[in-house]
Amino acid sequence: MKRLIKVLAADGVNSELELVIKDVMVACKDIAYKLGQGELAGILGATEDENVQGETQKMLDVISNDLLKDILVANPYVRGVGSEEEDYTIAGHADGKYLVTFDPLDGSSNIDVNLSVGTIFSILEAQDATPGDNQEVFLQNGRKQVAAGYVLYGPSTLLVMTTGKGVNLFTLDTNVGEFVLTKEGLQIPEDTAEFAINMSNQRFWEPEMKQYIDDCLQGEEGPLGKRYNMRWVASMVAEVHRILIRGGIFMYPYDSRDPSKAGKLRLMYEGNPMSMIVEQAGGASSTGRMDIMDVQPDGIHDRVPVVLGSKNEVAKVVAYHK
Ligand code: P6P
Repeated sequence: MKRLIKVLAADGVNSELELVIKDVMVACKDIAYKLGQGELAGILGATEDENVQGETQKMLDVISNDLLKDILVANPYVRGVGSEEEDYTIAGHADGKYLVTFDPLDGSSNIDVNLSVGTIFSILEAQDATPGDNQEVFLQNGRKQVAAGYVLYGPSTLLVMTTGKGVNLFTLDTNVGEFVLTKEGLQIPEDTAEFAINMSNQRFWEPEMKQYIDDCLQGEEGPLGKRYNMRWVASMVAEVHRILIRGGIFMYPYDSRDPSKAGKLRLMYEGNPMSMIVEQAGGASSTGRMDIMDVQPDGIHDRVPVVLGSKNEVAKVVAYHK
């Protein structure tokens, strides 16, 4: 079986970017180990602190963030990093070319109940000499990403990533500590009858989203003419992985709980990387009104409404928003 480094080389990834990706993997392998230890290492549970998002930080949020931050800011090819868990972007090397944004442990509310969580990462190229502790250098739309991926810490530890030439799936072989290629060229089925959304927010959605979900729930007799199933794991990485494997549509739409926020999910380290992966696998990813990867960010923690997955189903949701 092909190891990750061989696949990256075959895809024409240059040695500098390869080393940046390799460092992300070193950190993720350590995160996987620590997650596996859980209570044995006494690292479950929450800290006393809140992150910039206003969310209480789990111990493993902080541990995962520090593992990724420390190894990447020391990488000579990294200009800077941006993290869900860091208020500001952090400088790496002034002459580094790459910018890495990440959600170090997405879905961390699932940790204490032993459900799947993941690391999401996105890699951009600095377009000028701006230092990495100035967020301006990160504020590029999702189409500028040179690589994107996630590591899903589940029954097995999986890496799904793209460098713009399709989406590959790797499985961590714990005997040798390497990610090995286990599925090449993932393709999302164009149609689906399975939606993922947090239904408890229904009264806060815009009318268009309410109408779409109402129509789904009417099943065969409704305007969409088919019976839908529903899933909600409360871990975006797990939802996206399910969609990559068997199709589906995942939505975290705008809701009026906090009208000042465009949505719950963050553009730079959730929306954009997942959108690159989904589009590279033949799916679609929209705010409901425009492609997520066309959104111009104003800040490293910008939020965005998310509708992604099987392209024909995403097209339906976009049509409801016309
Ligand atoms: P809710 C996890 O906190 C996350 O950012 C995504 O991984 C997940 O899809 C969503 O939030 C879950 O949100 O409102 O269901 O807890």
